[in-house]
Amino acid sequence: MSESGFASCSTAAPTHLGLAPSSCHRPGNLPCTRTAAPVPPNQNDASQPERGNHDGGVIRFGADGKLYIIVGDLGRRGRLQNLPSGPTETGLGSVAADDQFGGPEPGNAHFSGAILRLNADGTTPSDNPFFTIGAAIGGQVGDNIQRLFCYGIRNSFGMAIDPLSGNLWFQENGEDAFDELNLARPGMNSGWIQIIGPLQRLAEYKQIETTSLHHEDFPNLQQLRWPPERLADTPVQALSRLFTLPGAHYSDPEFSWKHVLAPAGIGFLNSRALGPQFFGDLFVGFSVPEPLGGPLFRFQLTGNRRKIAVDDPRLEDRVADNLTFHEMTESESLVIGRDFGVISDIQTGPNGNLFVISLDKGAIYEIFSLKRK
Ligand SMILES: [Ca+2]
Ligand SMILES: [Ca+2]
Ligand SMILES: [Ca+2]
Repeated sequence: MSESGFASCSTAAPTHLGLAPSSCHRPGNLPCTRTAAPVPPNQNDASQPERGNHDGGVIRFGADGKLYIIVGDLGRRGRLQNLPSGPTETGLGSVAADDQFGGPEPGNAHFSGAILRLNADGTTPSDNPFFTIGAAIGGQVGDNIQRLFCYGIRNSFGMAIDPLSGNLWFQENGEDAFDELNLARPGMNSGWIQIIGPLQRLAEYKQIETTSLHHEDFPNLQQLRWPPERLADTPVQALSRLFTLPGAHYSDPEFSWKHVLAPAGIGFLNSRALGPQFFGDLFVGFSVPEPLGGPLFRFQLTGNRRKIAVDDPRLEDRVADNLTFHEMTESESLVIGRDFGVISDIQTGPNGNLFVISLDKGAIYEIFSLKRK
C-alpha cells in the first residue's frame, strides 16, 4: 500500500466481501456466510494493480454497550464515499455502476467507509441515526443503512472510547493530504472522497492530491477511476456533492495533519497511575516507523471532552501544517515517546498503566511511572 507498511499487513487476504464463496467452519448451527476476496479485485480501474485495500477493522464496545465496527472504503467509489451517482465526473448526475460488483448504493458489496453500530447479538439498535430511513428504503440496502453510525470515512486503524464522556473517537487516514482525529457523533458524514481535512482547507487537499508523487507514479486518490482533478473547487461546491441521508451532518475533524503522518492505534488513559496530569488523555500511535522510529503522541481534551486542547499557538487552527509527508513540523509539542514502531493498539491495563502494542517490533510495551513503581 502506498501510505504505510501497516496497511500492507492488514490487506494481505481480504475476506470481507465478494462473490466467490470459500470453505469455512461452522461452529454449532451458525450460518456460513463468509466469502472470498473479489475475483478479480481490480474494480474496473484501468491499469490498477490487484488490491482489496482499506479494510479498517477496529471493533470496540461503547459505553452504551453497543458494538462499533470501523470499515475503510475498500476501494469503493459509491454513495458512502459521497459519490451519490457513483464515479461520475462530479459524483452527481445520471447514476453509474461503481465497478463489476455494482453500486453505488450501499448493498453488501458497497457497504464500506463507515462505522457500524450493532447490538451485542448482531441485531441493529432501533436508536441508530438512520434506522427509520433505512426501514423506509428496505431490502439489503435499507438494512445496511440502518446499521450506520457514521460514513464518508476513507480508512482507519484506530478507534477508542473516551472513559470520561463515553464519546467515540477515531482517526482517519488520508491519501496524501490530511490525516484526521474525529469525535464520532451519530449520523456524522466525515466527507471522503469530496472532503478530507477541514472543509476550509479543501484547496490544499486538491492541490496536494493533484501534484503529489508520494509513493506514486502519477498523482491519484489510490483508486484510479475517480481522479483528484475531479475534486470541487470551493467548499460550497464540495458540500453540494455530498451524499446526505436524512439526519446526516458533515463535520470537520477535531484535529488534522496537512500531509499524512499516517496515524494508527489510538487509546485513552483511564487511570491516574502515571500521575493525575495524564488521566483521560488521548494517545496516538502511527502506522509507519518514521519519523522518530515510530512516535507516540499525547493529546489533551478540553473540559467538555469535545475538542482537542492545544498549547502551541500554531495548533490553534487544529491543523499541524507539516511541510511534507511523515514530517513533524507543528507536531513537536505532541510527542511523548519514540521508537515504538508501528502501533496497532493502545489500552489502559488493569493496573492503570498504559500498554502500547507494536506490530513491527512484535512487542507490547508497558508505560509506568518511575515514582509510583
Ligand atoms: Ca473528515
Ligand atoms: Ca495521492
Ligand atoms: Ca496550524
